[in-house]
Amino acid sequence: MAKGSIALIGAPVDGGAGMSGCIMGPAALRVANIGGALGNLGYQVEDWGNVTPEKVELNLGGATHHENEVAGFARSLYKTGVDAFSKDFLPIFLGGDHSLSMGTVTAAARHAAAKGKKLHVLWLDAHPDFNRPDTSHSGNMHGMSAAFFCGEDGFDGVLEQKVEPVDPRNFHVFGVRSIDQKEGELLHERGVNVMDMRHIDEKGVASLIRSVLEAVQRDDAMLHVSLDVDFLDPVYAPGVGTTVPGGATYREAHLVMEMICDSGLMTSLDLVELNPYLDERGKSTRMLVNLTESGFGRRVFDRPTSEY
Ligand code: NNH
Ligand code: MN
Ligand code: MN
Ligand code: MN
Repeated sequence: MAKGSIALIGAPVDGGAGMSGCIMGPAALRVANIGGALGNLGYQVEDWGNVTPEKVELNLGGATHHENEVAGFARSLYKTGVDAFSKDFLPIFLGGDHSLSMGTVTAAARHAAAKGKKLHVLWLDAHPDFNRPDTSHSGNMHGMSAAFFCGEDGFDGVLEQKVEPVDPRNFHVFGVRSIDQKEGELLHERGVNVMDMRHIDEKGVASLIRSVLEAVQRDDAMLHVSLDVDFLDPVYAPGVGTTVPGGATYREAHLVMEMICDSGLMTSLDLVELNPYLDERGKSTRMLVNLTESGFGRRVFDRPTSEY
């Protein structure tokens, strides 16, 4: 089977996180040869380089900070993302902090709408990132990206275009173990599919991920996957500013990516929050590259999925 084309799109946005260092994420992923790894799996890989942020003047108020940098990246990622989809590439966005999803998910949603399709988003993260500027304590915009693309208020002027909102019921948050008070209330009100760590412990990765993939399949929808390094337990991935204990294990995370790959449903991917300054001898960078390989077909043993 001929495999498709992948565009690597770097987004060294840094100001959405509370701590600096994600600016080095795209470079680290390239040093770890993410492109070569995908090429070895049979894909045509084009590296589109890093996007250049647009100049923006914006004040979202409250504690929110670095909105110009975040919005500047979001705008250029939106345009580059729409371009990649229209040329039939599967874009992999190399972050950069998680605020970059304000541009990448809205691009995917725009493309889905143009094709008359829905978009589902699978958020692999210790956090749901569902704060609005008025609910965020930190003011860090990496904690707001999902609220933005689900159409919450308070983000006027981030993008020039009107956002095609993701239906919050098609927003699937997996692996969470840190939710702010008001953020949690909002998740309930909007009907977001929150799969917290207890859920995963009780039901297991496979049955929960299967139900997400079945929902995407039923809707004949596009699927954007957003992988935050802090989804993983800090033992496996210390290279992130916001480690939270009790995260996904090496095996759980690989199973998620293998199941996503087998479904054939993923149409775009973010790799975010990698902070090489905090990493230990490239451990977290390699982990992200290995997980990406699992998401695109690397297997321990070649066996039909039905045999598992
Ligand atoms: N919820 C917190 C905030 O809004 C933490 C968000 N931090 C993240 N998200 N790393 O993935 O600041
Ligand atoms: Mn401000
Ligand atoms: Mn995040
Ligand atoms: Mn997180």
